[in-house]
Amino acid sequence: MAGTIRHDWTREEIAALWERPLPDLILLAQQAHRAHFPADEVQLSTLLSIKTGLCPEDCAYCPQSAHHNTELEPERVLDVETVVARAREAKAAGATRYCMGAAWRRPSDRQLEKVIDLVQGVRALGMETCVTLGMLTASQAQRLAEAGLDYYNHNIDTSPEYYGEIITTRSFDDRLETLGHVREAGLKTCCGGIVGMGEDRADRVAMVHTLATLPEHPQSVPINLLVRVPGTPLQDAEPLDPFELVRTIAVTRITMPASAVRLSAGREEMDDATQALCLLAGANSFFSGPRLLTTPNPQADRDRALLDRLGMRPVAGEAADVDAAPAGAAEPSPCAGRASADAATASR
Ligand code: SAM
Ligand code: DTB
Ligand code: SF4
Repeated sequence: MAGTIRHDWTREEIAALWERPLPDLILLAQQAHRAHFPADEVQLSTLLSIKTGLCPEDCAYCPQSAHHNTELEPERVLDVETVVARAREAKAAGATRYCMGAAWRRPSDRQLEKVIDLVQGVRALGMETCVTLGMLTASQAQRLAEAGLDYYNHNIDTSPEYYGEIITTRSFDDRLETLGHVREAGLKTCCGGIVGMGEDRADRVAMVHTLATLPEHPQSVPINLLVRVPGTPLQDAEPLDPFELVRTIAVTRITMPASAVRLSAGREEMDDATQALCLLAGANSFFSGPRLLTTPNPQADRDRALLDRLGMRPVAGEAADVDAAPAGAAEPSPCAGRASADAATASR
């Protein structure tokens, strides 16, 4: 049945979905989407880089790695006043979640306490919070949960088989270990990956399979299209066929029907029709605001115009989190309560 939450997907089943004619795939994705969410709403999150550059990891896609020669000005951890002021602007522009990223392999306990000050400052505005800080110990994840953090972002990026082509300074299993700590601490998980890094379809299948067979589906699944940054080893990666991105979104929606699927990095260079197809294929979240972490993102007026032309609208908090929507935000849709109940079952 459309929208059933399953954790026993096989790679073969996911590969077979991927091969379906696109109209069939879109229909299945729409059915899964509508079983859990109103189909006309998009959740908006805004990103901020709270510590930029000089990262010791060697992720081949990333402009912030100290191993690559990108034109990036490194920055120390931002102070709480700056971060809260930026979050307030994002809230005024319609974002319901504020996501803060740091270019660390893993934070020290002291660094973690600084981040907790930022999280608490942003929470006080009535926004949801998400941070992405690299690997965590079990007690650090616990500490973040106690401090009131909502989501932790930690992407698996690609398949287990292709991982070593992209990153050599940590392993796929390191990623899974931190994801376990995050889950066990009771934090919500934001976990997805990147397409367009020269991987093949089997790698994309394996990536989605890994996500869909985690003990709980990540509540939020970001699908990033590689932003090819000059100076990174992937600067000249072959551009991905946009329909392959659409298929990735559709299969993500079908296999993790109650999760928010975020069309993440890569929208700046994407035409409106491709973005619309991604929304038809089950994406229901965007990053809003003119910057991702270090690279450009579409301006708010372009996003607003796109949603208007499609008859869609920003939602007051992820449908799964309507109870946490800030006071005074737009009315939740009539389906939101149902989506909330279903999403709860996603996290067995
Ligand atoms: N250092 C932490 C980590 O790696 O988990 C947090 C920050 S890191 C920049 C967060 C995520 O951004 C990465 O996992 C990756 O999926 C995504 N990302 C980084 N550079 C990207 C790029 N050029 N294109 C698309 N996604 C990118
Ligand atoms: C995610 O999956 N994508 C975001 C967020 N989670 C942290 C980051 C995208 C970064 C794109 C490159 C940059 O702006 O530096
Ligand atoms: Fe560092 Fe994260 Fe960039 Fe990798 S993706 S180089 S860990 S900031």
